[in-house]
Amino acid sequence: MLWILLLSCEESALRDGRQETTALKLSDRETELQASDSSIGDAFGHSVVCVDIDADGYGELVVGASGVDQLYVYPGSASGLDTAAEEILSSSLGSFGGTLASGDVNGDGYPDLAVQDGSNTATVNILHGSASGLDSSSEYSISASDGAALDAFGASLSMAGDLNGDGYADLIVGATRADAPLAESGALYIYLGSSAGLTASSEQKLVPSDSVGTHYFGTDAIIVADQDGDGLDEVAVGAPGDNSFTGSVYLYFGSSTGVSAATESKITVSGTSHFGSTLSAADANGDGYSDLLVGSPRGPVSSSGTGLVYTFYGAATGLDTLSPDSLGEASYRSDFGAKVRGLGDFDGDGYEDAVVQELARYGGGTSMVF
Ligand SMILES: [Ca+2]
Ligand SMILES: [Ca+2]
Ligand SMILES: [Ca+2]
Ligand SMILES: [Ca+2]
Repeated sequence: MLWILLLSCEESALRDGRQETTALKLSDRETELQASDSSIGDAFGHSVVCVDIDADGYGELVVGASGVDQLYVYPGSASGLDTAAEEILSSSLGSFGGTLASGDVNGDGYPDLAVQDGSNTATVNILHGSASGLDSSSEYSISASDGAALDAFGASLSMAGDLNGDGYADLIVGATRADAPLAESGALYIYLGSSAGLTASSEQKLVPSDSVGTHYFGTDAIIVADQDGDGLDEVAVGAPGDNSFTGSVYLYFGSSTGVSAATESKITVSGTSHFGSTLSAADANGDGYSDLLVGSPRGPVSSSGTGLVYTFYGAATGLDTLSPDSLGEASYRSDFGAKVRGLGDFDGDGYEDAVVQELARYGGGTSMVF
């Protein structure tokens, strides 16, 4: 069971019920949020996004509980989150709400929501935002045109950017276990926004150019703010299975047609393990350029997998892929970096802070704020 500490929606962090969150300075505004009908096994809090769905200036907290196929929405207000106005959406396909993403795909000024749905042949459900919150009548599904059962379509979702520069947010979907060109090589699907929302006909499929085996390409994938100054956002895709689970991250630049496969570049770090399991973008050093955070929850190999998170810094010349900073955790097999999310500036020092979550292979997980 996961609990959520709430300062405001923007300052939320995860922890489970058994371990303390460290380093996060809690104020008297702290509350613990639990679903009104929650029980163990719900996976409440497995996915969380903060998004101002009704564009009133206060962020809503959307919490997935994929163990029971439910999604909870808590509206923001001047006095904080309104936990009494909890809205529950549900599905019967399995793993509903396992992953979430937000972005304005129809350009009407209200952020829209993408929700993974289905545990076997998965789809991604889209709900458009409106002045009265999520518009359930707008719901539609996106699925891979060549998808197969157990592709894990929707294992990662990102909608926080515009890849082709038309003003509409676009969606990228990881299908970690897609088998083309090779078994478990993984794939990334791209769908472009429009005035009518995401269009299935705009589907683009991306696979790693050097796919020679199990890559799990798309385990995590994010849209990253423009790096090369052409105004089009970029894509980073984790492939933790690459090179016998050393792992790698692939970068692609946005283009007028979506994502340019020809611009592929690859980040690797020697001596690591499962590098690219999780990704996040944040301006960690406050220089105005978006930086890339990459989790390597079982690296470095030399320390029996205590876990590391690498920060690659953006610059006027693009992302510096050669000299990252790294952040580690000492305990044996703690899987530090199993989840990484840049969440905003908690302590007001002008630098964005990140929440790093350990998902312990033994016992409960915990989260830390940096
Ligand atoms: Ca709002
Ligand atoms: Ca919208
Ligand atoms: Ca677009
Ligand atoms: Ca660009």
